[in-house]
Amino acid sequence: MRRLPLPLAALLAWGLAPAVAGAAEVANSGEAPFSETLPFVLTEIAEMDSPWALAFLPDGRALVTEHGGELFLLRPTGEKLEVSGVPPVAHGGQNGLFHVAPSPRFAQTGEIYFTFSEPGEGGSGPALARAKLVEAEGAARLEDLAVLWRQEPKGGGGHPGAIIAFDPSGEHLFLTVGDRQRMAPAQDPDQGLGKILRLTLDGAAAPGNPQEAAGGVRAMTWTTGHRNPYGLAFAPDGRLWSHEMGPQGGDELNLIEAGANYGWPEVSYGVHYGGRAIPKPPTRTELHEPALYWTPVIAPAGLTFYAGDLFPDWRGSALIGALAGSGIVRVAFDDQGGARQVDRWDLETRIRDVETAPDGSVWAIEDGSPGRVWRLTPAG
Ligand SMILES: [Ca+2]
Repeated sequence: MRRLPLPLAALLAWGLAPAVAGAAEVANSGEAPFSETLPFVLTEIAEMDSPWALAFLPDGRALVTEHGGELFLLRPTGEKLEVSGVPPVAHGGQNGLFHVAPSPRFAQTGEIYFTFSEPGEGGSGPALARAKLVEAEGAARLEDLAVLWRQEPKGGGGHPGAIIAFDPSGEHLFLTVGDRQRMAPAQDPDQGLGKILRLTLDGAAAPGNPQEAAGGVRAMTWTTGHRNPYGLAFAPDGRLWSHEMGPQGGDELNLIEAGANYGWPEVSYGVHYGGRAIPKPPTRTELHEPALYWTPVIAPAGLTFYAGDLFPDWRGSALIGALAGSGIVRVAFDDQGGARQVDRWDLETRIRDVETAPDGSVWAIEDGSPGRVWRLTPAG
């Protein structure tokens, strides 16, 4: 695979070019060229109706959500089994059925977690649910459904976030919550918008949170100031990373650290739609800088850290789906917390989610109605 020259901004960020006076440069990866060759081949597993997110069970099957409100078990052979018992979902625009993840205790309990747009008074709001996945006589259903967290009050708007990640201990559930296109509430500590929450597996505020004693939204909050995070995952070294969609420009990859404020809508490397300026992150040093940003945007969706055997060169790096960027991006990391985009593969289609399968292949969701689930395996 050909290694492309890094753009100047990346060289600056990595200290390979003379430093610029003032704050350290953060690398803009948005103008990096596409990689010239694909190191993988794509095999279509299944065609689906607006597939949104996928997560693997230990047996190699994937749970796949469709945005309209259906949940499926999908085998690598393409065989689909619908899972009944998904609650009513408010579907429209960016809202619908979102993310899904097996419990860290799945082997013992059979429980899964998922997020969806819950209809209610005033509109809808993202909600987190847990249920038991029960299979019998060739059918699958959810039982003992419980909604563990819901955004209140409900209302309009997209930007749900709604991505789930479990920490390596399996004791805590992290949940992204977008700003619902309302912006300012992302900085309001008493509103569950524009936050990453850290919860117990039962959906309560987790012990040890930065504002544990404050109660309410504050007690659940891990980080503040997010716009629309569609990616959240732990790296093999235990660090937590998230990416989020910027406005016009300014998509971000962020190292998530307890109590930090990631700045939206106070600062951004992008501008508001139509061009109205937003102060740049270095103007507010108390706000957390992204590790990378993308201008123009790639519209990141889905995040997985690769630790498999089929692509040894990728171990320890992150794969990110790109809706606008039309493919998959690979980001590598250094020991100091630095990140750099090392590959950007143009698949000429919108990628909604990306996950590592137990066999080391990578599955990717092509956005659309119909959309597709693809399997990536090494080329040649
Ligand atoms: Ca930010």
